[in-house]
Amino acid sequence: MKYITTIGKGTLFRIQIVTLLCLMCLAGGLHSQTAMVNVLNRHKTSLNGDWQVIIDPTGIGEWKQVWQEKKPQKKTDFVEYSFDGGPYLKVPGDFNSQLCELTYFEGTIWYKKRFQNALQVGKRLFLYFGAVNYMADVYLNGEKIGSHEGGFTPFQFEITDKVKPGNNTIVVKVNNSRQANGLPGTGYDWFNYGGITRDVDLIETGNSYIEDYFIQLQKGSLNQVLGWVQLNGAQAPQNIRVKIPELNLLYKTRTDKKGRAKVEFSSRIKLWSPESPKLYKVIVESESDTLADSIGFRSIEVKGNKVLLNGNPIFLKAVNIHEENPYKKARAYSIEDARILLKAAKELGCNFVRLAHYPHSENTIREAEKMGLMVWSELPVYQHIQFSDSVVPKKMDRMLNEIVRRDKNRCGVIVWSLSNETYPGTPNRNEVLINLTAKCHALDSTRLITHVINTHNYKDNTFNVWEPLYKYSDLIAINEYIGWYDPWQGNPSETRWQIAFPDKPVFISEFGGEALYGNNSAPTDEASNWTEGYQEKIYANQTEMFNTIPNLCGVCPWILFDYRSLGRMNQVYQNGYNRKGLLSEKGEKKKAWYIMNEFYKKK
Ligand code: GCB
Repeated sequence: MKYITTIGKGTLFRIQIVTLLCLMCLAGGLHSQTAMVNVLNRHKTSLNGDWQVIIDPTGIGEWKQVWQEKKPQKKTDFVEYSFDGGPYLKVPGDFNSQLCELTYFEGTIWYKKRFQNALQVGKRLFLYFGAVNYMADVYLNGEKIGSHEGGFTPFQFEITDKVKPGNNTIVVKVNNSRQANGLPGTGYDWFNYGGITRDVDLIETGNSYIEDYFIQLQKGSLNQVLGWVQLNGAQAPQNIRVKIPELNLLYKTRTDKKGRAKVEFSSRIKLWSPESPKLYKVIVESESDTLADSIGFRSIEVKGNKVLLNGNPIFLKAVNIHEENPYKKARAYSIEDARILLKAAKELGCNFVRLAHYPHSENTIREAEKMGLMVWSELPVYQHIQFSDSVVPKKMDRMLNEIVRRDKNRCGVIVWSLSNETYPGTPNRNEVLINLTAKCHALDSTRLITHVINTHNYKDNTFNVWEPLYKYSDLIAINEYIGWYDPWQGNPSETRWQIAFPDKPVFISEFGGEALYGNNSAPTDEASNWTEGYQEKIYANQTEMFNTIPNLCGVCPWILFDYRSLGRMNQVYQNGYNRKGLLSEKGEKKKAWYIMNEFYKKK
């Protein structure tokens, strides 16, 4: 705010007017559209690469209207901004890891990219962003086309009527400042990588195109597909064909007046599983569009106190993963990044990954599916969320919609996790999360839905798990850090459990403790030494305790790799890293890794 006090009343008035106009624009609904699905396989031109940027720590670019790219008109004119002469940043990619002056930056960066347009009559053009963290205001040729909030989900704008033949310019104002009423809020234990962190594409379609489809097994069935296809822009009902060449399957259906067609067929499908992650080429055709995808089919359900994959009980051997490439100290986004993280999970012995605490990139989800890893996908409804701010539930709905839309055809995704460690006393919390659960069921009733809770009581070697929100959760997902944040209250193998919902499967979604790799010389019986031995003991005790948990369906250590988190300020041992990794940020295996690996081998 400093610049406001130094630039005089007239300027202050102009800033207020601009702010008011901006608010009016937002109220007028200049929002992005929810993105079409399966962007990977569409007719598109990538806008990835070098983008020019202006670093704007005070936010003054808003007042200067940077997006207008003004140039001096006469000899006495000058313009106090310019993309020319400034740095370039790579898109996709976070900005913090690209320039050292941006390492800890949380604020505004203006991005600019030119593109050539040669759109033919009868075609439509969309500008697609895989993700921008956190706020994006998007301008095309000096005109605002809309905004998007939320750092981990895709969005798009139709620009058919806005592009010019030839040269066009996109300017994006990216702001990664923490928002009190944001998702997540202001406090979280991971690095706030800002920027245009995922792909940007221009997608070309015909007048009517296949916008979305849902092609998965009906809940509980092993051979019956139940879903739909949704067209956009269809003037009249159209014939739709769904083909799976490998199954010799050709299914014909027809859209209704709203462009929607029901899909319902059965076939002798080879089911997807971690042991055999079979994906089929599925082709969806309308009268004017064709789209291919790789789709797997599996059934996931909770029956009594068990999780069943394809009708058989399964133990979920999981690990928590943040979307960070440890070697690059950067936000992970590419297929190569995904493989680094997922291969490490496979090597540990996992069949399941909890992608914490926000939706990871589509590359990760698709790679996991190919590698036979089941996926837990989570919304950043994390700890201190302002449930009583009326805009917050709307943001949740929107984000849920965006992520379910993007990933609902990925059979690897078996869990939608709607919240992590929110607190029972927070006003409106239960009401909002119960509503969100109902909305998730309405969007997709085929997967498990869960809330992760850490507010149990642990006393006299007894866990009392009482949270009423578990009523709305398919899994009793528990984060517990016994041996680290809470000392053991007795012999781990004699732990007792009182669980308010005794008929549901229990999943330990987090446990662990910190250790600095290679720190082996200090006494291992004191937490404050951050030794591998102390962490190893936590894991040995935890794996013993797991035998005492009724209905245990899986466990998930926190976390695979040490990862950056600025709240971790012990400069001897942490140095800006959460050190609960089973692997160091260089990929070195800590002693606890071997305990977990053995445990998974025996499961
Ligand atoms: C938790 C949180 C996770 C933290 C972790 C920790 O309970 O869910 O986001 O990073 O503990 O290391 O404290």
